[in-house]
Amino acid sequence: MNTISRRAVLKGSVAFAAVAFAQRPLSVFGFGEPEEGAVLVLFTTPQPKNPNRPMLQWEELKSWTTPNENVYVVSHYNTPVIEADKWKLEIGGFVEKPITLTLADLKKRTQKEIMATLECGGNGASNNFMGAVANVKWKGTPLAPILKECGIKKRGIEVVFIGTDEKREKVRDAEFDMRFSRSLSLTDAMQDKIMLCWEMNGQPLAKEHGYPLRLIVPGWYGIAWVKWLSRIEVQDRRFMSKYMAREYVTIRGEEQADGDVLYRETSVSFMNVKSIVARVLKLKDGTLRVQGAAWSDGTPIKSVELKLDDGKWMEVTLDKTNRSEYSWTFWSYDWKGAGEGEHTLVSRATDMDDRVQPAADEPTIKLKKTYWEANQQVVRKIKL
Ligand SMILES: Nc1nc2c(c(=O)[nH]1)N[C@H]1C(S)=C(S)[C@@H](COP(=O)(O)O)O[C@H]1N2
Ligand SMILES: [Mo]
Repeated sequence: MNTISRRAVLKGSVAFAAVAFAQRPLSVFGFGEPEEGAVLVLFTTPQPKNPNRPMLQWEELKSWTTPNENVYVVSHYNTPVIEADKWKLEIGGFVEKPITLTLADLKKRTQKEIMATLECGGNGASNNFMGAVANVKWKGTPLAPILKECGIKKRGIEVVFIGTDEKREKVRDAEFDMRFSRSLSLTDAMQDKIMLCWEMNGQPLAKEHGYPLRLIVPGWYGIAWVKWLSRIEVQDRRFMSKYMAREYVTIRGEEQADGDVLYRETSVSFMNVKSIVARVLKLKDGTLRVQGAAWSDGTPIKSVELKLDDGKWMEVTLDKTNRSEYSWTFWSYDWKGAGEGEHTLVSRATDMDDRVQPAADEPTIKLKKTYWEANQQVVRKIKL
């Protein structure tokens, strides 16, 4: 077993967590029993760490809110550098009164904060890409009142969010300069949770996270949370951009009664139910404390179960202290009497709509032919 000694603290990055335990007698997960004197039991296949790319390092998780420096970045085009006082947001298309808003105009409106988990649609697709998720406090103003003031015309059915970043894209035989854009149906766009945000965790958005303004779509995968917003356009027809209809799409097969497989192609949208064993701590008395997180699309988590080796699924304790509708829920389980040798740990979340996180060998995952929406159970191994 790998434990963290004082000496290791000086050397390793994982040891960082041990310092936090020593200084903070309370559970670093913010609930449950104290973890004083606990040491980290490393996974046999640790999550790789890339110093040039911020990501959530599950074993180092210290707080329910993810600090800004640990929030992953996914930008498909360039990273525009925008001067806020020259920047404007245009709202147009099928509206009675098109308007242009400055950042100051937006800040004069009703301000709201929302805790929400942001996850890339590709998170979990491989062991190298499992930290593209973060729980952040967003500040901004709700979108719906602005759209209402503009007055949606009768024909308006779709709201398109256009970024500032652009790239030359090939569509059929020709190339076009395209700005990153995604849409929501008018019904989705009008939900209270949809916000135009300028702050994350009390700081102005960093340039890589969309400064000065981005869209927040709690419960949906990151692809919908358009950064560097420049224009919002109401359309009278469905919108089909690269990131709506050609790139972030899921092709999933469903076996029919006659044995045929029917493939369906959908756009990556709201999140699937998911959980992960974040880390294992060895407490002073030898108990293994297994900690993790679970999240869904805003549907509350009903239960998380844990399977140790070939055992039965057992319910874990969910953190009830700091729940927000659109944030992950932390959980914990104390394993007593684990013997020497290799052990596997796997968790499975179920939400209040009875959506169950599938195993990797179940048809919903096996017949998923594209990269995105990889919410399969994650098997983690330790050696004692
Ligand atoms: N304008 C713009 N918005 C964007 C993207 C982008 O490339 N351009 N990437 C999207 C994707 S795929 C994700 S996962 C999230 C990531 O947000 P973050 O970089 O702030 O973590 O932003 C989304 N919004
Ligand atoms: Mo993404």
